[in-house]
Amino acid sequence: MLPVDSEDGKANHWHTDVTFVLNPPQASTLRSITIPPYGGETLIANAAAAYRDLPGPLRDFADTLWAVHTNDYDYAVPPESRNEAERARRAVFTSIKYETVHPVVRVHPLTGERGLYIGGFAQRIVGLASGESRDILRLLQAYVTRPENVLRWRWEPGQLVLFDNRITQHYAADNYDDLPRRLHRVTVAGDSPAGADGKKSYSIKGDASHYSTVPAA
Ligand SMILES: O=C(O)CCC(=O)C(=O)O
Ligand SMILES: [Fe+2]
Repeated sequence: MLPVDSEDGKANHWHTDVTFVLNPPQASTLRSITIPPYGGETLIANAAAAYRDLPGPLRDFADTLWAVHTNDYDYAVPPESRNEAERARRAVFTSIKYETVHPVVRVHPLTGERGLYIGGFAQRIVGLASGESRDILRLLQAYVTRPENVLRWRWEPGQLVLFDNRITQHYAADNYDDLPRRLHRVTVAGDSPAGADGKKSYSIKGDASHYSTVPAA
């Protein structure tokens, strides 16, 4: 269980949990402990609906792409404005640097549904320069975050929300000033993704063998 406390930072960026490892969690749960009187919603986006929304030629293009996911980039606070506590947390978070290649279009292992599998840890498209990668990722990500594809959960204390991490992204709205907010997060072990052509994700850097794996059925 991981405490998610506003004092330690806010996840106000679109992401799918822990996608920088070879076997990212299949699901995450969030349980509300302390909720501010206003704001602090969690937004959850449907990445399968995003894929279906793509025009045909873009969908075919996305099917062929693979992306490098890494925990080693400045997604939380820009380096120059980090305070001591943030620097310490980041040192722990990046003590092992991971780079893992996942399909941009992931086939859901239970339903066969296709979804865009990108989110904040996806930093580069294999075979493209970083500028080209950014443009392509921004284009695809815009479909994920369309209002039509986003649920906005207004918390009350004592609730538990579960989402399928294989086919969603989420974002914690930072709209409650400096009020306290605390959730508990649990992630559930998952398998490594497979793309539209059946090929599996592979690791470039970082041993993730201490992340729980799913026992073979
Ligand atoms: O605070 C939230 O609503 C979400 C937190 C989150 O995304 C995370 O801890 O991974
Ligand atoms: Fe998250």
